[in-house]
This record gives sequence, C-alpha cells and structure tokens, in this order.
Amino acid sequence: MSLQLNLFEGPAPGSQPSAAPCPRPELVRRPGLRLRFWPGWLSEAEAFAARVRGEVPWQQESITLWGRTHPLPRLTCWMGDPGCAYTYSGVRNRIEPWTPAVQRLKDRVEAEIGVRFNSLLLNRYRNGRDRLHWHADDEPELDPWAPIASLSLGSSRSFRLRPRQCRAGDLAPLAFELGMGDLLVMDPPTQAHWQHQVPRRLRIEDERINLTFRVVRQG
Ligand SMILES: O=C(O)CCC(=O)C(=O)O
Repeated sequence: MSLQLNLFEGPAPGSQPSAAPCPRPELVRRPGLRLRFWPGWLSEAEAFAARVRGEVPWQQESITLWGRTHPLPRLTCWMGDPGCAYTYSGVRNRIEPWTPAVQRLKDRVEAEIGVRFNSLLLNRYRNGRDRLHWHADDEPELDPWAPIASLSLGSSRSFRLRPRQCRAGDLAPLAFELGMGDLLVMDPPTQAHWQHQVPRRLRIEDERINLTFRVVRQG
C-alpha cells in the first residue's frame, strides 16, 4: 500500500518495516470522517485470494438508468446471514451463504475489530477497466452506527474519498492505494458525510477482490 497524500496522524507511510503487519491501525480523522487502516493486515493473503475467487458464486448484475440497462463494471456477490436482504443502486441482491474461506476471513476481521458482521458485499474488479462510482454506504438497511470493514485482495487499486457537500474551500479529498491484505475500517459517521469510489485505471491488467463487511438491521 501507499498513501498518496500526507494524511495520517500516526507514523509516516513507509516508516515501518513493510512486511510486518501493523499491530495498531493508523488513524485518519477529518470532520465527519474516521478511518482505521492496517496495511498488510492479512497474512496468507495470496492463498485467500485464490480461495475466495474460486468458491464465491460471482454475479454479473445490471443497472437500469434512464430506461437503459447496463452491466455493472465489476462482478459482485452479496453474502450474509439469512434475512439480511440488501438493495443498492437499484440492485436487489440475492443472499448467498458464507463460504468456508470467507467465513474464516469474517472471523478474523471480527476478532480484530470487535464487531459482529452479518453481511458482506464482494466486488471483483477483473482489471483496471472495472470500477465503482462515487457513493456512500448509507442504504436504509444498513446500521448507521456500525463500522464498515473493507479487506483488499489482489492487485492494488486507488480508493478515493470526498466530502458529500463539495463547496469552494471545503475539505480536500483523500486517496489511498489499497493493496494485498490491507484492511480499512470506515467508522461512523463517515458514510453520512463522505463518499468513496474506486476509479478506472486502464493500465491495470490484474484482478482485485474487495470484501466490505457490514451490519444490516434485522427485524
Ligand atoms: O472496492 C473497494 O475498495 C470499495 C468497495 C465499496 O466501496 C463498496 O462495496 O461499497
């Protein structure tokens, strides 16, 4: 991973041995935003990437805008406990049961963060042409007081955040490079005040998988 702006309140990026996982997260704070970042958090990330790629039932979803239907520029899968239905960008997701490798990742993320997640959106970016547009994870089904934990596997991709209210003199956007095994937690109230995206990167040929663990309100 590398951070493109000098944003962290913790040690400067690159000031720690690169191979050793970070025991404590680096913190990024801005008005309305709180992020915790563990570069290289996941050991055996390559092996997990292969397992997840193979065992997840990937879907090619479509979105209808202004009467025209377009395939989403990535593959997705919604996983979760029974009853955790979720709709985003007009796509009502079918819930798949936890697969063995994903369950192991969920257990590890939960142990690190101390939160029990009941659902997960997986995004598979087949190459740099696949992308994710600006949005916030603020759908009514989601618990707004729960963090969202994002785990990256595979090729490095840019991850950007910007304030939702963009006015002259406002806060500067943030940009991360999220690489293999990096864990990024977006704490509340980040989704209420900031949006994020994964932009297109035409030179990237390799695949990336991202897992965002969430809490859906039930009952
Ligand atoms: O791929 C990523 O890093 C971000 C995924 C994301 O923003 C989402 O699933 O809402």
